[in-house]
Amino acid sequence: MKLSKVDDARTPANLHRTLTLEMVRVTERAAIAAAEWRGKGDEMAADLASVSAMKAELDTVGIAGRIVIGEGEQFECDDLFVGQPVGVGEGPAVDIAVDPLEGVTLCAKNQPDSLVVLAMAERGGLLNVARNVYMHKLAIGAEYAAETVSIEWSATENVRALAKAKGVPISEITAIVLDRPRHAGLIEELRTAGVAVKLLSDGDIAGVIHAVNTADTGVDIYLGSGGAPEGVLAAAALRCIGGHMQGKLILDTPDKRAKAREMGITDLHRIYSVHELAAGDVLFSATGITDGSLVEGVRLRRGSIETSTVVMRSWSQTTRWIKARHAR
Ligand code: VTB
Ligand code: MG
Ligand code: MG
Repeated sequence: MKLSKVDDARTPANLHRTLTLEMVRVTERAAIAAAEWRGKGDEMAADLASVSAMKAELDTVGIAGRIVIGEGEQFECDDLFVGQPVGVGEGPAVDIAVDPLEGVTLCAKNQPDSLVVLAMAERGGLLNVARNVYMHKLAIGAEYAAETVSIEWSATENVRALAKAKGVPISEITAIVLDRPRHAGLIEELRTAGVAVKLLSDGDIAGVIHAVNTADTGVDIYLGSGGAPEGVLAAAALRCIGGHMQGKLILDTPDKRAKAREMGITDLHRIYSVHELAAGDVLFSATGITDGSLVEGVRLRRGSIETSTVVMRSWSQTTRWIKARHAR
């Protein structure tokens, strides 16, 4: 363990470490609000509850924050829209990406793995992408060279290269893929190559994190497409825990291309690395709503509420699991 890292006289952190706990409070409060809607079949109500709790808590934090990835455009939603200022308005200028209810369907059905997710970066650190844009994603652990795989190769070429680098037969490779009709061909190709496919019904932020935590999860690679906002949020986590990811925006309509240009993207075919999706100092916090593979869900007890959060900081490469008890 490189303990010296925290003590040495390198560049001071641009995001103060006390912000870590502040972000935990934000995702905790949103998860508690969403938990009331677990299993009620009302995705919209669950999402709104999380959004307004998140906004209220963010506004108590001493930052001049700005939402860069949120619920939608200003005219589409009341809160956490792109460009909305958050925080008390004084303090460090930071950009914030949120998914107040990652896996909203899972929450509405009271199934595992719904989360509240937030990433904070220095101003300009997070790639700005619209809520309705998808991204091709590929992720592997830090134990490999980044060039071991490529988003431009076929799935077969990637798993072959990964198996070779790992020194195992392809039959010992596990890929994680979102279970969607659009991935039918990909899943078939992987199975034909002999790969074990772990299907995700939702929630590919956790999926990407699992793919880089191979020792704990047995998952070797993430492949396929999912939300672009979720791609940026996953990259923020990878900045803190290590691992490689490549992302390519799917700008398949004139509207999406025009919007992307407006949001500052000049090369529409660019392949982004982890550092290009989330640059500079980054914090990442996720609190469980329902029980999940990353964190436990909210526990409503007689006199108290318990939450489980994983919070990470890129500067120190720290990951903390924070279990909190709140008075009801
Ligand atoms: C993706 C994925 C998310 O929803 O956005 C998915 O990145 C939606 O996929 O993690 P489809 O539109 O194809 O159904 C999640 O699974 C949950 O927000
Ligand atoms: Mg959402
Ligand atoms: Mg989501």
